[in-house]
Amino acid sequence: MSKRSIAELASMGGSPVFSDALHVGQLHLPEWDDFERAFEQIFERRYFTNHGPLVREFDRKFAEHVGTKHAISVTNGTIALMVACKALKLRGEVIVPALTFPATAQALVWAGLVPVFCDVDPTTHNLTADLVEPLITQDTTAILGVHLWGRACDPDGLQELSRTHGLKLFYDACHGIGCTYKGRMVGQFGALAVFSFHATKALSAAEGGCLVTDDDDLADLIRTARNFHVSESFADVAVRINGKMTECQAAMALLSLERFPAIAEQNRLLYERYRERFGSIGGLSFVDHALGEESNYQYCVVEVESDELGFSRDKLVQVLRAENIMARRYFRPGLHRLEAIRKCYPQYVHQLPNTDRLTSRLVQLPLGASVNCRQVDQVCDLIEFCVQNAEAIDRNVAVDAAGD
Ligand code: T4K
Repeated sequence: MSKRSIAELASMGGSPVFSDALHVGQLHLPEWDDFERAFEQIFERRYFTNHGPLVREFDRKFAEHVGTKHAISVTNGTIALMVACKALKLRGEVIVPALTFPATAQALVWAGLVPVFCDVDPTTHNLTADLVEPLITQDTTAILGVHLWGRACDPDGLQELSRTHGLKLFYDACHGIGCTYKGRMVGQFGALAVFSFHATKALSAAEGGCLVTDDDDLADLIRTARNFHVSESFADVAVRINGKMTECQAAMALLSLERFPAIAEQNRLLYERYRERFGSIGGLSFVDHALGEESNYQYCVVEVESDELGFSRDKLVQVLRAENIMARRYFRPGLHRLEAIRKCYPQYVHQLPNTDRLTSRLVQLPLGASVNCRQVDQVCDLIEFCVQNAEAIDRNVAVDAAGD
């Protein structure tokens, strides 16, 4: 139902445009019959975890998909990052962007490392070699790049920089399934890359993660670190953890991998529709993170220019959520401003202007299994209505949207 007056907005007491919530997360599920068959087989085999046949099959197929020699599955993306730090034998400082999901830096802290927060490029939202270089000290041992929204994080520049300074380079590719840089899968860059198969991702095991690498020795270190079991030791690692993927997760991951081309295509249609519509809405610019490369198109990211729009990003989010459009403000605040981080590392608070600017301007709109093109049009119609009634929105909408 389209709105004819501002009084009809759900935030003003009207009925919401959608009766069910539209989510930002992907939430693509396998067909029920396929799911049932896969789980029946697990029960028949009575083998549930500890490197079972489905995990081994998934590792083989995922390595093929990314184009690396090894893929080693784990419980989730956060554990994958923690295992990466131990397998790479890092110590001291690791340079990391502040514009990312908190898990990226939390994993470093869990591994006993010192995160050094770096600003990001205002256009790509990623680290660049130029931004990283001034932060390198004699305590730096690695750079952890994030392929935010699936867009490659300066692989050429960071590779050269890490080589020059003798640093390890590894990547958080949790957004990067199926994404390429100059035609190569993003998982192929750095010493290793880490993926997430959370339910909100384009490839879902409900929870899940994976490390990929071409380095045989590093693969042995990863396999050792992700398993507490002493009898399965391939290499010398100081600390180990139970990070194994279960057969149930692997069954979901395999079904999702099979459907991945269809999932990416479904996402692409929604992404293109948003892109088309935002071409003509003043005050909002569509962030085309897929430009010229393969992508999973899992995020619709929009940058809000409040002065031009006539009301704030947070008021827009408030209006959308009341209509059951569960827009998000990833990744707000920047990690350097999170309470727990700020207490330990207060020096970054005024040092990351691009991150601060982006965290006050970005919005993610619903995209994934729960959304169709007609609903994208309804979301965009509503935003257009808000733009046409900007002054009234600014005057009447109070912001109380908590979280991100
Ligand atoms: N590095 C990066 C760059 C990451 O983005 C992430 C995770 C990681 C590392 C760590 O990977 P994991 O350890 O998670 O594998 C969500 C996801 O939980 C998280 O995996 C993801 N990034 C992040 C970007 O998004 P939240 O806290 O925003 O999730 P939540 O629960 O608010 O869900 C998002 C929306 O989806 C909500 O509108 C609710 C809806 N939803 C969610 C789930 C789980 C459903 O409708 N059904 C569901 O089952 O973090």
